[in-house]
Formats: sequence, structure tokens, C-alpha cells
Amino acid sequence: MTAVMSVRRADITTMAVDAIVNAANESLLGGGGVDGAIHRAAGPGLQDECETLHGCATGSAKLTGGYALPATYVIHAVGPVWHGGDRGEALALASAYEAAIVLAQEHRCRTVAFPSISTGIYGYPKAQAAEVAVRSVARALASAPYVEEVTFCAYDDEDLAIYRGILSR
Ligand code: AR6
Repeated sequence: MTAVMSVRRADITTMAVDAIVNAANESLLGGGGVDGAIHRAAGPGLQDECETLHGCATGSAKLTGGYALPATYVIHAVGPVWHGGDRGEALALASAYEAAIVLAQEHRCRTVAFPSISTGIYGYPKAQAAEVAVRSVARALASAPYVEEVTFCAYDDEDLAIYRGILSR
């Protein structure tokens, strides 16, 4: 079965999917942006579990429970900081998305939601990041038969329009 990719404008902390993806940092000890929102909504159990994980390299991902969130799991993926595009940012971003799909498959997640990793505090240009996101998720889904539905969660109208444009091609 071919997985479906779509975009929805939402606060990812409200999404009742098997796994939401967090745009985390290498410490996995929380931060601002979507990371802060996820930790606030999940409650302190999430932070306690994250402290047992000993961080996560850029381009990788680690999975925890969802605690008070409607999602069963949180997949903490670490995207790159944008330095202008010639420091391997696209490869690192693709790797973070692919690592998240690998974990979703391993944990039998049928439904997964992604924020636009690296495009807030880390400064990755939104349109370029969305191209990488859709391409890398599509590639990873070819080896993740359990994952049926991937939702790209747009937090603003700009991201909604960007993802709609890419997904309608
Ligand atoms: N739901 C969905 N998307 C959101 C939400 C939300 N509740 N809140 C923000 N976004 P960012 P990064 C969007 O800055 O650039 C943290 O401190 C936001 O509009 O959260 O990967 C981490 O700990 C943007 O499009 O993550 C790291 O230190 C996207 O989520 C650092 O920020 C990502 O923005 C990671 O920076």
C-alpha cells in the first residue's frame, strides 16, 4: 500500500496520531519553538525520559512516549542549524526526516505528523526545507510499509501554501 502525504494547518501538540515528530536539539533536554510546546503539553514525564537518552546527533532521531499528548509517541529528530546551505544542511535535514520514518516503522506507527524541522530557531529557509522534507519522507516511505499516513503540520499560512504547492505536483 502506498502511504498518503498531506498538509494540515495545526498545532502539532493537538494531533491524535501514532507519532508526532519534534524538532529537537542535540541535548534532547527541551528548548523553545515546537519543542517547548511539546514538552509543555506532554508534561514532566517526557523530560524525565529524554534525560535517559543521552542526546541525539544532528540528522538522527530518538523515540519516547507521548505522556499527556494525544499522540502515542514523540519522535525527537534533530535538524541542522542553517549556515547558508553549503555546510551539508540539506543532507542533515533529509537524514533527520528519514531517521524519523525508520523509527515510526520500527514502532509500528501507521500515522505520523511532522513539523517543519529547522525552519524556526534554526533558520532553514522554509521553501527549501519543505522540498527536502517531502522528498526525503517519500524516499523513506518506500522502506516503511507500516506507515500509512504522513501529515506535514504547517504552523502558519506560508508553510501551508508551500507544502500545498509541493504536494500537488
Ligand atoms: N506546532 C507545529 N509547528 C510549530 C509549533 C507547534 N506548536 N510551534 C512552532 N512550530 P522551531 P527548529 C513550527 O524553532 O528551527 C528549539 O529550541 C515553527 O513555526 O520549533 O528546528 C529546539 O530545542 C517552525 O516552522 O525548531 C532546538 O534548540 C517549525 O515548527 C531548536 O528550537 C520549527 O521551528 C530547533 O529549531
